[in-house]
Amino acid sequence: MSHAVSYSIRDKIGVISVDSPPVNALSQRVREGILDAVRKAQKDKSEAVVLCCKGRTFIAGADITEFGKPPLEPGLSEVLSAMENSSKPIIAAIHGAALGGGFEVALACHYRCAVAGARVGLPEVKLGLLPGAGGTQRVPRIAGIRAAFDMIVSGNPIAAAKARDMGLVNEIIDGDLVEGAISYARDLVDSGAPLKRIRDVNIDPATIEPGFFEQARKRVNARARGQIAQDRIVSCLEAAVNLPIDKGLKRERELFIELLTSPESAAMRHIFFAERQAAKIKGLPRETPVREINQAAIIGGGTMGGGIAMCFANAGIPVVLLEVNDEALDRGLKIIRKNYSITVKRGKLTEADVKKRMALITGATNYADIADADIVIEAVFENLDLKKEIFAKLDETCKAGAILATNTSYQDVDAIAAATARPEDVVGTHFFSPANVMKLLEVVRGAKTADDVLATVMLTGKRIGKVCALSGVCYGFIGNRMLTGYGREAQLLLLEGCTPQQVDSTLEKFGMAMGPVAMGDLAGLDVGYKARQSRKAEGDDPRPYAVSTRLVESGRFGQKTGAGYYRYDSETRARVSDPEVEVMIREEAEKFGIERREISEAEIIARCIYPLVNEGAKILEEGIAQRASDIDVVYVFGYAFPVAKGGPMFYADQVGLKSVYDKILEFRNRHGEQNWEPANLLKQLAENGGSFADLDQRPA
Ligand code: 3H9
Repeated sequence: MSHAVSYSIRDKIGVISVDSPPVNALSQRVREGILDAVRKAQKDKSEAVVLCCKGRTFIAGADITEFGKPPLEPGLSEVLSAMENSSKPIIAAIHGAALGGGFEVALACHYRCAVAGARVGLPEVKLGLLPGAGGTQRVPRIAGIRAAFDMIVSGNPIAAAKARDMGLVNEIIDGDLVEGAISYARDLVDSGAPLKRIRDVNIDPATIEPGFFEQARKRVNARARGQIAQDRIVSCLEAAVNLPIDKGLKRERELFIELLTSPESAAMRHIFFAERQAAKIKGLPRETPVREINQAAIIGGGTMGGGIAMCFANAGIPVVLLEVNDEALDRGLKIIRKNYSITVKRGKLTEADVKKRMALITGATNYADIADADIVIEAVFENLDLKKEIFAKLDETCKAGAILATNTSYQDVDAIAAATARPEDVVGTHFFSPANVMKLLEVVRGAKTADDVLATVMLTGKRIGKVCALSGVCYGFIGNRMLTGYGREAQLLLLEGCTPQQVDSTLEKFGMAMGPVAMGDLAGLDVGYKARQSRKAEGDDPRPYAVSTRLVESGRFGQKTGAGYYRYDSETRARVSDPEVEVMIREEAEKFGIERREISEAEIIARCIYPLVNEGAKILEEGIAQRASDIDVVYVFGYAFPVAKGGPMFYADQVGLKSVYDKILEFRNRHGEQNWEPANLLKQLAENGGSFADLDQRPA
C-alpha cells in the first residue's frame, strides 16, 4: 500500500487513514492507497470502514499540480466507484475542509460525519473547473437543485452544521473524530443501517420550477467576466435532473475535460499558485521568526482607517482606532457600525457577530493609548510631512518591537522610516479601498525593513484575510505605478475616436469589472483634478486630462453629481451615454489637432493592457516586484483584472511576448517614445522567445 494511506482494523471497523501533507490532496499515491484499502476491506473481517485523514484537514481536493499532465492510473472515478459499490458501509470522517474531489470522495461514501468546525464545499469553479468526480450529480440528489446550484456556482464552503441541515453530512461528532466515527460506524452496523448510495436517489423533474435552468444560465452569464465554468455547471445540473446517473456522470466528465483544457482554467490555476507564491519572500527562510500580534492600532478613522480596523476585528484581533478628536472618532466609529449593519442586512452577519466585532474596536484620541500596540497602521491622507510627523510621534510612544506601518499609496516609505530612530520596524501596508472588502495587501519593503517585520506582516495579512504581495519602494508601488499608462491610454482613445461606452464595454468584455472611463466617474473626477492642480509640472502632456478637466469645470464630477463621462439614473445608477460629452470630446480633439478615426476593439485592448505589461516588465527589471506572477496577483486582487485572463503578465505570455513587443514598437512609432518606450526585459524576452513564466522559474 502507498505510504500516503494506511489501513488497519479496530473493533471490526476498518480505518483508512490518509496522510499526505500539506492538504491530503488526491495525488496518484493517495488514489491508489484508498483503492487498495477499499479492496482489502471487501475481503477482511471488518464490518464497516471509516475513511479519515491525518494533519490539518480532510482531503482538500484533486492534486492541482497533476492537472495538465498525462493522467495517472487509477483515476478518481475508479476509486469512487469501488467505494460506492463496497459491500460494507464506508463512513467519511471529516475535519478541516472536505473540498472539491475531497468532498466528492465523501459523497461516494455511504455516510458522512464531521466535527463541528469542519467545512465542506466544491470550490472547483474558482479554478475555472467544475466538480469532475460526481459532485454535480450527487449534491443535487441530496440537497436539491437550488442548493446545489448555489453551492457549486459560488464555490464557497459551508459549515458542518449547515451541511447537516442540507443532508450532506449525517452526523456531527463531539470530541475525538476518529473515535467518534468508529463508534458511529459500530452503531450503523448494529442497527442494520442500509448501504446508502446517493446514486440510487432520483430527482423528479416535475419538482424543478419551469424556466429554472434558463434563468440560472442567464444569471451566471451576466456575471461571467470571461469565465465559462458556471455555464457548464448549469448544464451538469440539468443532466442530474434529466439523465440517469451514469449518463449524468459521463456528461459531467466531458464538460470537466473541456474546462480542464480551457485557457480560462489555466489562467485561474496560475492565480491559485501565484497567490500562495506571492506570500513567500525570496531569501527569507520559512523559519524566519515572527513577532506576536495580539493588539493593533490604526491612526486615522476615515474610510480607509475604519476599513482596516474592521479587518482586524473580523479576525478577532483587538484594535484601537486613533483620531485627532472625539468628533472625528465618533464619525469614524459610526461609519464602521454602518458598514457592519449593511452586512447584517445582507444576511452575512448576525447582530451578535457585529456586537462581538465592535467590542474589539476601541477609540482613542491620545497616542499614549496605543503605546502597547504590536502593530500600528497609519492611514491618514497622503501628505508626506504629516506622515513623517506621525511616525516621529509613534517612535516616541510605541513600545520597542512594535511594527510601524504606513498605508500610503504613493509616498516614499524610506522617507517616512527616516522620521524614526527605528527604520527597521517600519514597513508599508498598502490596503485597497474599501479595505474591509478588497483582498489585496501590497506589503512595501523599505531599504531598512527587518526580515522578521516582513515575515510578520505577511502572516498577519493572511490572518486578516488578505492576499499579500511584496513591493519595493517606488512611486505608486506595483499596482498604481502600472495603472498610470492604462488610464492615460483610455483617455487618449477618446480623443482619437472612441466614445466612453466603446472603451468601457470593450474592456468589460475583456473581463475588467468596470471600464476605465466609468471607473473615473465612480472614483470622482474632481479627485484627480485636485491632485493635478496641486502637482502641475512643466512639460506635462495636457491631452490625457483634457476631457476630464472640462467635465469637472462644467460641474460633472462623476456618479456623485449624477453626471461625468456618462449621465446616471438617480435611482438605478445605470449609466447612459451623453451626446453632450461626445461633443466635448470632439471639440477637445480638434483643439489638439487630433484627427478622429475608427478604432478596433483589438486596438483598445492593446492600447490599455500593454502599458500594464510594459510597466510590469520595468518593475520586474528594477526588482520592485519579486516575480511576474506577483504582479498578476496585484492586478487580479487589487484592480479587478479578470482572473480568467490570469493577470496582465500571464495574459502577455499567452498572447506571446514577441507579438506584445512588436505592437508596443508600432505604438511607439505612432505615438512617440515618451509613453511607449519598451522595457529592456520585454525586448530581451521577446527577442529570445522567452516568457515571464520562464523567468519566474529561474532560481533566484
Ligand atoms: C478538484 O478537486 C477537481 C475534482 O472535482 C475532480 C477531479 C477529477 N492540490 O492554501 P494553503 C498546496 S479541483 C495541490 O496555503 P491553507 C498549496 O499550493 C481542487 N496542492 O493552505 C500550498 O503549497 P505551498 C479543488 C494544493 O491552510 C499548500 O498546499 N480543491 C492543493 O491556507 C498549503 O495551501 C480546491 O480548490 C491542491 N488541491 O488552506 C482546494 N490545495 O505550501 C484548494 C492546496 O507549497 N485548497 N495545495 O505553497 C485550498 O483552498 C486551501 O489550500 C485549503 C488550506 C483551504 C485546503
